Amino acid sequence: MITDSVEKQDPDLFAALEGELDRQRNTLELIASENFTSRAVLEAAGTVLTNKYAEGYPGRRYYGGCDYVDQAENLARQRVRELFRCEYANVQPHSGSQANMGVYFTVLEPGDTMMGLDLAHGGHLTHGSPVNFSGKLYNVVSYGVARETGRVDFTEVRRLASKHRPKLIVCGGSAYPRFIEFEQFREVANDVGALLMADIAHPAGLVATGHHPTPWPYCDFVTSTTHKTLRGPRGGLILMEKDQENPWGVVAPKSGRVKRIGELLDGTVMPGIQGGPLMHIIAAKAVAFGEALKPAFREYCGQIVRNAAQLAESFLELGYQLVSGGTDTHLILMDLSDRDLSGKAAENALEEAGLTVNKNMVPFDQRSPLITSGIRIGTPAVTTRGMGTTEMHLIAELIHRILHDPENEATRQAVKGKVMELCRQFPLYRA
Ligand code: DSN
Repeated sequence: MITDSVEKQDPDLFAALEGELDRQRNTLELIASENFTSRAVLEAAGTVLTNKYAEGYPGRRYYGGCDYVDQAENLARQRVRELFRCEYANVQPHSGSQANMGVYFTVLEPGDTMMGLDLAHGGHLTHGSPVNFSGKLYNVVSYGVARETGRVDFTEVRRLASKHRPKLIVCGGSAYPRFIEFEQFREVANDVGALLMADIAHPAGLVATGHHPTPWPYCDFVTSTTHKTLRGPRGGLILMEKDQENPWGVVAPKSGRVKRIGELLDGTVMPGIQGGPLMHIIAAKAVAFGEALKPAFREYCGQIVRNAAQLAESFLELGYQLVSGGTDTHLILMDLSDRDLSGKAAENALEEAGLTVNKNMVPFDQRSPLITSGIRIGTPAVTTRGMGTTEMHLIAELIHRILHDPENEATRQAVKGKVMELCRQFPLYRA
């Protein structure tokens, strides 16, 4: 058996790992969907639990030797249920996409109609994009935001829902800077007899700590990732406030008992779409959920929101257009369509100066998804480093200096120097 460290055994790969650590330490991470986990989460993710096959669920696995992984999964489930104050949790989805697939495969048949927020208006690939399984399998009716407000256009949502009678409505998205309007979506869903699923992957940490409205009792299903504002390992989960007998008459084959919806979801995730769960990641989820239950995490999430509000205010003062005019959450969508600068060019210029953001479509974008007219900026990762509103004001100015003159080498070097100063002042993963 090879017992050497990665460093000794595999210098080529080690160089990539060291390079990435160095990049994370010495740049400002402003991608809204990224964060830095604690050392404890990293440690759990790098444990021997990666060796274990555990198809099934705690207490009913298809493999022997599952006592300890059962402990880990039970801890993850108990903690996430406490965190989100709900009755049902499945922590096995490998990603947010698979969590969404888990719900869709449980409640929809191929060809059924579903509604979701258009990707170009802030939705997610899995909310019905034609290039994604969701868009290929289902009859997708996309809704958007209103041009004047940048917020979900509920007149349009209502009109589309009553015309197309979707079986499922999905709310939430990847680049929607405002609170998800759970209650308004519920009203529409009730009017047309649809189920309602919220994808809270982005604001999950804010939801858990009361910095974003709760999806309960409005949503039938909630899905999330665990690695954004929730600051856990990369992964997904599915929640329901209450579990109950399924209304579709699905019965257990032997007993004839009507199955609970949670049993159906569990069966969809495994064996429906996944095999062996990633037990090391489930253990790391348990650690992250434990951290999120502590008062310090509530304070952290409050600071994420204050930081995003400050960034938005500074950008507005500097004359930038923000989709919806600001933010309620951890993310800002800057609209550059009034400038001679694409999202792609902005992303590249900022990266050269040590500021990492991602190009993003803005609603009614005239440019292609690979070029775009916007950039998405988020505060979870810089807030994890300990930065506050003073630093956000400075970061807005640094971004402005680059966007104002993206080709200027002297400006780029000057900004890079300031970025390095900030990184030194707020160190990450200290040796
Ligand atoms: N959820 C996307 C993001 O927000 O970056 C990735 O799928």
